[in-house]
Amino acid sequence: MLKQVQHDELRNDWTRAEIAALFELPFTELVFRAAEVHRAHHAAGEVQLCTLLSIKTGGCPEDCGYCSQSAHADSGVEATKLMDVQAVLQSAAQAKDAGSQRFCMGAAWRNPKDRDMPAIVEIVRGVRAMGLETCMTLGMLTPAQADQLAEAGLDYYNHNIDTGPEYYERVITTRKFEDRLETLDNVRAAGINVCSGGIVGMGETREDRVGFVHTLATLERHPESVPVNALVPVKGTVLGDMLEGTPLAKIDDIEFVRTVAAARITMPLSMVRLSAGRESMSEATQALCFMAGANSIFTGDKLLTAPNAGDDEDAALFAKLGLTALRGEEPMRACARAEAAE
Ligand code: SAM
Ligand code: DTB
Ligand code: SF4
Repeated sequence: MLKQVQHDELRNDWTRAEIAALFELPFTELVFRAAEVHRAHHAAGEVQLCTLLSIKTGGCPEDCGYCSQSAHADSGVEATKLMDVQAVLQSAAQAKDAGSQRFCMGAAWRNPKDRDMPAIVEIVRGVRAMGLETCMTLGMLTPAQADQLAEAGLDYYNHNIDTGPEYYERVITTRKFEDRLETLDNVRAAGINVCSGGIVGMGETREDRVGFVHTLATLERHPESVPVNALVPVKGTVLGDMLEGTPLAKIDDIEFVRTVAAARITMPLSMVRLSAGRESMSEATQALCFMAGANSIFTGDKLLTAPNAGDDEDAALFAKLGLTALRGEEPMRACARAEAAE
């Protein structure tokens, strides 16, 4: 029997010391505790399937050091215009046929221009009408743009804080950590569900990872979805080139699982997504992530520009681990709905 929780029972007063202490637990103890929290609030054998589509690729003015789509990078990714609405709907139909629950659409923008909004609104309406959950990640939003997206029926907005506040300016200089938090506030205020997480393995310290989890776990409301990405190192990006050939080139698997476990324990009702980087992760590491409370993945053979594990590989992994696709409602949303009805 899954435990019913009220929003006010969820803690958002986590201290950094408490989260650091979680990271420091003996590994099996940490994973055990995370698995306990997971089982109390979620069906532990069910994993949510989400599909990604880049609806506007490359040429982005931001200088995010990890990103192949930044105009500052020399990654060979070609810049495109915003995709045609019908072409997006066609991709969404394929994702639905492949069993995906959520369709996530990303644009390589610093922020959407107001002239882009009518097409974006049409896309949201169209994808929703197909019975898929919609998620968009378009960069920074004004309150008015967030309201427009809410009005169109957008279910989720993804906007990652990416790392801890101290390491942020080492990765991105064209905007501030606070700018990210401001957009998250605008999304929340508009009544759209929040998807926010970050990247592990960018050369940050454990203290930075503690700060990353701490920032999310102390938001007034935890994000409904928390994507934890492992850096996909891309040649021609600042981080891809900086880390190449160094011991930091790949995050230690155990440290990655620790980060997933800390997210699960501190944000019990959120969907924790094992996001980018699965393609180069062993089945055993992915299994440990599911054990430590990850319960969502991106399916399909492509993320935005980088390769993903692919449907056949995932079907084989799910069969091997006895996992099934989540079909029901997520606890965090059910909880918010129950409260709104009171
Ligand atoms: N432009 C929008 C923005 O930055 O908010 C949306 C698209 S952006 C590509 C979405 C997220 O993908 C980033 O915030 C980052 O966390 C993740 N990401 C991008 N490149 C990545 C990489 N090479 N490895 C892992 N995650 C990555
Ligand atoms: C998120 O946290 N990860 C996704 C999604 N949100 C938009 C993006 C991963 C991108 C990986 C690198 C690429 O495909 O270029
Ligand atoms: Fe642009 Fe987003 Fe890539 Fe940063 S992460 S360069 S904002 S597309």
